This record gives sequence, structure tokens and C-alpha cells, in this order.
Amino acid sequence: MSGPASRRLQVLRGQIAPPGSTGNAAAMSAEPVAAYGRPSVWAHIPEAPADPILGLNEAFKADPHPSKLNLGVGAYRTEDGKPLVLNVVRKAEMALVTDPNSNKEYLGIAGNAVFCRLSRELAFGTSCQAVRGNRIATVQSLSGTGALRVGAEFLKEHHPSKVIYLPQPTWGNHTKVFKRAGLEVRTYRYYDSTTCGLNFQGLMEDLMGAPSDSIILLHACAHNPTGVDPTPDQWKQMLKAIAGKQLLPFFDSAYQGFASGSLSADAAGLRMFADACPQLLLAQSYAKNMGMYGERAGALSVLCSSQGEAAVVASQLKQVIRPMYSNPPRHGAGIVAAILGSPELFREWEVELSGMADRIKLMRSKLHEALRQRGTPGSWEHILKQIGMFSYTGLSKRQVEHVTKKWHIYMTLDGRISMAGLSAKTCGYLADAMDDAVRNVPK
Ligand code: PGU
Repeated sequence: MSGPASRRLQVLRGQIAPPGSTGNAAAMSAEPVAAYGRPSVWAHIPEAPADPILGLNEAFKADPHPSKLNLGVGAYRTEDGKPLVLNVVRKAEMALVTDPNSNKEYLGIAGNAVFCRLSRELAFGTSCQAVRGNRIATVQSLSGTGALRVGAEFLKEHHPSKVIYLPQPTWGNHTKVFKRAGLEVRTYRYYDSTTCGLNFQGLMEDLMGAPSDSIILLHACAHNPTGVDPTPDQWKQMLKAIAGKQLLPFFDSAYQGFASGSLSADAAGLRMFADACPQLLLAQSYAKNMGMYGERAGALSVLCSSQGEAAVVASQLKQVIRPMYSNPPRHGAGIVAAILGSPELFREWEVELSGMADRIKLMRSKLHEALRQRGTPGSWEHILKQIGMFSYTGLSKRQVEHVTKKWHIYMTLDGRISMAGLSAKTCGYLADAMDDAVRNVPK
């Protein structure tokens, strides 16, 4: 190729400057911005508030105080306050990057098929009838949030009801994900602040009162932010109500293994529903249980009535994904598939996972003990009883603001703290701050 065509290609590839330009960046940006003779089309846009959870990271980073403590975002930290990459993840990753047969080709729209099968088996169990009967359509997703969003878009298009009920309270982003996808968001009662436990009666009344076909979001385990889960018997009664009213359960499983330290115990509620419901959805995340936050590895599963239906549903999930981000990233899913697919690596993972869960439990007893020692007014038993990554302390917004301003401890305004952000060294400091807030700042 020569002449004008070759020149055009070179321009396109950035090898030479386009005609009329001087070829340097300063000259290219020298044109006056007001060339259209009117204000910018963005001029009317109001600045959006910082994200109530992820925004805390920014505020924390900008704080120069030496004793500052970040208990905002749910991300595991070691006793030294450092992020943790699991050994088993490093091992699987090393094998992946040194494998001469690995490549960087596009994955299919539904992602890594082995990853999808193993994710399904991890959540539902290999003996699940729907797994054995190939009745579950699974696609790889951009972690748990991506799974929720793809699921929401699918429901918006194909489900008879566009109404989703979320527990009150719930992870703040749930409301945004489902609203953005065009579903109508309602809530069902969940937490009882007088007992710091489950408002089971309110929950059951609200489930019974929901119009049939409504979608019900359920936290599979380690409810965020409350740390309060239904008992096995309560799960059973919820299943009865949900199946009786022909509601559609949408499980969000972001903490499998983190609540109890056992992967199967934490999936018990989901598995009970999967055995009894003709259809349900599941969003899975490996952010927490594999410590792969930034790798965005997750899966969306849709349980269907037959194998044929699952194939049709899978085809429609791809229709949602393709115009949104085309296909998911390879790397994280490759690591997860290697760990789940090797009995040896799987065992190593289980040990590291229960190690993280145990350290969180230890922080619960240390914080509880520190508050007891200080005689901090109120009962703090709920810190011991709640499970998972968070404790819902009961501090009010004003008390949280005080703790952040005076003690430089960052937590969400609803009084939620990430227990994984604490260490034996910092429990006393947090207890001092909580004691001060409870005594001196009215709720
Ligand atoms: N579902 C629940 C219940 C969650 O708590 C989270 C993360 C997700 C889904 C999404 O996780 P992915 O990272 O997309 O897999 N919640 C954490 C992390 C920070 C955030 O808000 O995204 C939290 O601190 O609540």
C-alpha cells in the first residue's frame, strides 16, 4: 500500500500526524474551548455525592492523622492492617501466567465455561438436582455487582413482575443497581433495632403481602450491613411463604465461607430454596472469599424448570451482556477455576478462608471485651452474635460523625464497621471512641 491509503492507515495508527496538524499535543489542544459560542453542554450537571461506602476510602487516604482507622469498606485486612492476597491465589496465578499455553484471546460472551460450572457447583452443591439435571444457566459476571445488574436487566425484560423487594436495611448499592435497571424497588422488614436481631414477624408479613411473582432479594448469608441471618427454621418458613405466593427469589451470595468459615454451611439457605423452587436467581462474588476484590470475578446463575429452558435463558443472558461489555475478563476467572478445579488447591483455600473467618470472630470477642472493660453503656452482645464481615454497632449517624471527626475512624453512617479492618492493637482505640460517642453524643 502506498499513497493516500497508506497515509490514512498511518494516521489511524497514530504513526504520523493528520494533515493540517503540527503533530504535537500542545498544538492540538490550543484551539479555544468556546468554539461553539455557547456554554458547555455539561454546564448544568450537578456534582454527585461521594459513594457512601467506596467514598470513605478517599476520605481515609486524605486524612493525615497517625491513628486513623478505616472500617468502612468490607475488605479483609491482616493483623498488620494490610490487604491480603491468599497464598492459594498467588499459587494459581503463578501457574496461570507461566503456562505457555495460556493466551489473551477474548472469552465467549458467557465467560469461562469451566469457571461457570465450578461456581454453580460451589454454590448449589454437586448433589443439587438442578445442577445434575443441567437446569441452571450460568454466566461469568463482573463480580457480584455485575451479576446483580445482568440479572436485573434480564428480569426487566423477561419477568412478568418488575417489582423487587429488598430487605430493610440492605447493602446500599442494591437499590441503585435495581433502579438503574428499571425495576421498581420496595422493601420488606428485616432488622429489629430493639433486639438487634431479625424482625421475623415483620419479614413474614411483608413476604405474605407482596403481590405474587414479585422478586425477593435474599442475602445468602452474612447479611450486609446487619450481620443477622435467619435460622434454618426461619429459612424454612420463608421458603414456604415465598413458594406459597409464587415469588421469585434472587439470592445475593457475596460472603460464602465468611459467615461460618464453612462453604457448605453458608450455602444452606440457598440450597434449601434450590431444592424447592422451580426458578430462582443467584449472584455470586469471589471478591471476599478469595480476596479477589479488584479482579471482578463473579457469576450469575438462573435456575430453570428444564434443561431446554436453561439453554434459552443462557442465550438471553448473552443478549444482555454483549451490548453492555461484550465479554468478561479472563484473568480472575482463570484463577478461580484453577482453585475450584483442583482438590489440593481447594483444600488450601478452605483453610485460608476459615483462617480469615476465625480472625474476624476473634475481633468480635476482643471488641466486645474492650467495651465491657470500659463499662460502655448499653448491651454489646450483638457484636458477638452477628456474623460475617460486619458489625452493625447501633451507633447513630451523629455518633458516627463524632467518631470520624474526633477519632479519625471511618465507618458508614449507619454505624456499620468492617470487623476485618480491626486488629488486636486497634480494638482498644475503637472501644475508646465508641465509649466516648455513646456517653457524650446523644443519638
Ligand atoms: N452484594 C453484597 C451484599 C455486598 O456486600 C457486596 C460488596 C457486593 C454484593 C458486591 O461485591 P463485588 O465486589 O461486586 O463482588 N460490598 C462491600 C464492598 C464495597 C462495595 O460497596 O462495593 C461493602 O463494603 O459493602
